[in-house]
Amino acid sequence: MVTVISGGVGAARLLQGLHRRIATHDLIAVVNVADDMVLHGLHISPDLDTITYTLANEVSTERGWGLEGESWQAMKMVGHYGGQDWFSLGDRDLGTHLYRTQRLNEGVPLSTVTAEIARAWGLDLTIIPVTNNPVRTMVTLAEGPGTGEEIGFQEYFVGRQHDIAVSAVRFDGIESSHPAEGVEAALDISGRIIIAPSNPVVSVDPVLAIPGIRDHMKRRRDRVIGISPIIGGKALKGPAARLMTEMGFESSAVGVAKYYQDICGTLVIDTADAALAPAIEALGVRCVVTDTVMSEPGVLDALCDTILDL
Ligand code: FO1
Repeated sequence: MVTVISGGVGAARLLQGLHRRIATHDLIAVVNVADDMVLHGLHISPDLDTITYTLANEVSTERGWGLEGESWQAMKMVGHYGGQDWFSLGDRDLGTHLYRTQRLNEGVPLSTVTAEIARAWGLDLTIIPVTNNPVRTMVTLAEGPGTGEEIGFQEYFVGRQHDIAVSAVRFDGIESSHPAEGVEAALDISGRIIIAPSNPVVSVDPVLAIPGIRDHMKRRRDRVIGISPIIGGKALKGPAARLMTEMGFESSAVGVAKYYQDICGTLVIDTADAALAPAIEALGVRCVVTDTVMSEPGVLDALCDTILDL
């Protein structure tokens, strides 16, 4: 069994490769839900949906989120009224949020709704939210007129295009949250636990910070394999590098090794960072150097083979 600690786009790509190799009842994606947001009265779960849509081969390849073949009639109407059209919800995507919200209102936990949605797309791997409790990533602005103000993750990521300095990241609701049914068991019995190349600060940390998760991963540290999302000091997509720096970590593969040091026994880094391997090994983290830019053809398959051969 392989459990993948998952954020959004980077995790979805890796899961596509693993899905081709592992009998899908043995593949579990434990997914971040702190990006979730209630907007227009609808519960939106971006990381769960990105993974589901990607594995169903329905994700918009141009955006990496949302669905292919989208129209935007509903959002146009919202805009027509001067409503909140800053967060683009396609007409097909809206159906997912309508269904999810209705089921949650019927008292069904998010993990159950997520399984229903995955099954409707014909997926048979387990996609599970790390918690069914409401946890929300909040960031504190460190520049501009809003300095010191705390805003929600999507307002930071989409509203401000994550183009603004941040002084703190907080996971609201984390103290009273607990892992969803099956998450801790998956961590305890998986032969491998993979930390996907997602943003360590706002995609992986909100999963690790759920009470109990870190303890389980510490105990299985020798089975935990991380993939650095930082290559040559940069993230392939999104604000991971700048957030690492803003949180006081080096935005490098060494910084990622330090970030995960207590729970991750092996870190896979890109060939571009081969020179950093000794510094990573000096931290007591085994370092594997290989191609990790999954957008290159063949790299994803080779990366999955490397990980599964470890
Ligand atoms: N990302 C954007 O940059 N702009 C958007 O308008 C946007 C809308 C959106 C709607 C549904 C959804 O599932 C994801 C969406 N995303 C959008 C991506 C979202 O911000 C994710 O949280 C990020 O990809 C980080 O995981």
